[in-house]
Amino acid sequence: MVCETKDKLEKMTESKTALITGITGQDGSYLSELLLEKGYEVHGIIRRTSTFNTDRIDHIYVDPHQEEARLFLHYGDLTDGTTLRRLLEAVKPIEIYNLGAQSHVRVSFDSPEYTVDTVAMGTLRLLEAIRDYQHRTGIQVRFYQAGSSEMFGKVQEIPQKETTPFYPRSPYACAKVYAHWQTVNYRESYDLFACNGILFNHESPRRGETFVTRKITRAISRILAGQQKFLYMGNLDAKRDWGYAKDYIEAMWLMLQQDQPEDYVVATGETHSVREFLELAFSYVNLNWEDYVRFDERYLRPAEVELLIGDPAKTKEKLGWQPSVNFEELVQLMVDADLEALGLTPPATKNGKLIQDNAYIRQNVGSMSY
Ligand code: NDP
Ligand code: GDR
Repeated sequence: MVCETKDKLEKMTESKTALITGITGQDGSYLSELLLEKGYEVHGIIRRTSTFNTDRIDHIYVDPHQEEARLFLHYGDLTDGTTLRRLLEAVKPIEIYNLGAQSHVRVSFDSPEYTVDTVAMGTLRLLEAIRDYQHRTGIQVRFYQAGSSEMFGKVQEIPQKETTPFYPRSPYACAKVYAHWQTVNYRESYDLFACNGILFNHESPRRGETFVTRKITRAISRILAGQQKFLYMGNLDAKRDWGYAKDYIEAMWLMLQQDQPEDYVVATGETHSVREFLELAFSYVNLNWEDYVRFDERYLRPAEVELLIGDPAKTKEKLGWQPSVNFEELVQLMVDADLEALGLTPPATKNGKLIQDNAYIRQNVGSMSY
């Protein structure tokens, strides 16, 4: 990025307020860190749960009674439009990042109504609240919608880009397509600065434990610690374009700093199968994956997305964005982090390449794992 643009962006971020739905998730936690680093006041919507759900952001939380506090949490839910409206009035955000979702594809087949209520209707509720708020106050709000490569679903074109037709294959993906088009519709109808990021799979040590990458890296550490014997998996032939979450968060922010609101594909441009992920992750700790992995049909989906590979050309050109971590590095940094969390020595410590990710890594989660 040229210096002039950088100066301009830095000026624009002075005393900005952002509101994030899904702040307790993988992406919400990295995005909060990024925005705080840039001087934003950050407000996040959290759900009331019977156990704490703020593990991923505890390290950046400061008691709001302290003068230096710039991260504030509010109870709310995407299924509750009244609260969303009230929060907009109270927080007065300039940027809103809609990351909240029931984001597990397999679970969306079990709970389709809830998934659609949160992902599709939740986005509509937020857009309606923004539309009224903007109309009433005259304050221009910038809106980011967390779109997904799952919207491409059944292969229509390779690689997939902004113009590739959608063919969603799950209740989750159908809901994301709805949210995508409502975001376009509000941009065109009400002059809302609204962007869809169409993000391909992105992972990290903070990834939820039931997504395939983290399920694998966490299992490896537990196998080495003698806490688990086998790893039960579904379809190993599925191919995904996997990147590093921290890189992808940067693209979200950049989208909202442009002169015009547009939609962008964020991906690495490489694809790998689940089997390749297994091979690489197990061999990194000198294990043979075939000795540990077993098949369980309950991890199959009624309809599968076989192949995803994104074309990030527009994002690279217009946003100056580049992924900084390749597939092998991603696998290794996730294995390293899970080993460290169990008190085992990660291979990267020996070769001096350990990437520190100050995530709180939960190990004692239940066995209900997709
Ligand atoms: P996570 O599943 O880690 O986080 C989801 C977040 O949404 C959590 O904070 C969760 O809260 C919150 N949430 C769930 N239901 C509701 C609700 N009804 N109302 C308000 N908040 C809710 O997802 P990621 O961080 O991985 O992804 C962020 C967004 O990006 C999601 O919308 C996801 O669908 C989308 N996406 C993700 C990709 C990826 O590879 N990670 C790729 C493309 C899109 P709680 O902690 O209480 O459960
Ligand atoms: P995905 O991610 O469905 O792509 O959605 P996930 O990691 O769940 O699955 C990737 C692929 O791995 C196959 N698979 C398994 N998946 C899980 N979870 N558990 C298993 O045991 C298993 N065995 C094989 C799956 O069938 C699939 O093909 C993620 C989510 O973050 C979405 O919210 C996001 O929109 C997309 O990425 C882009």
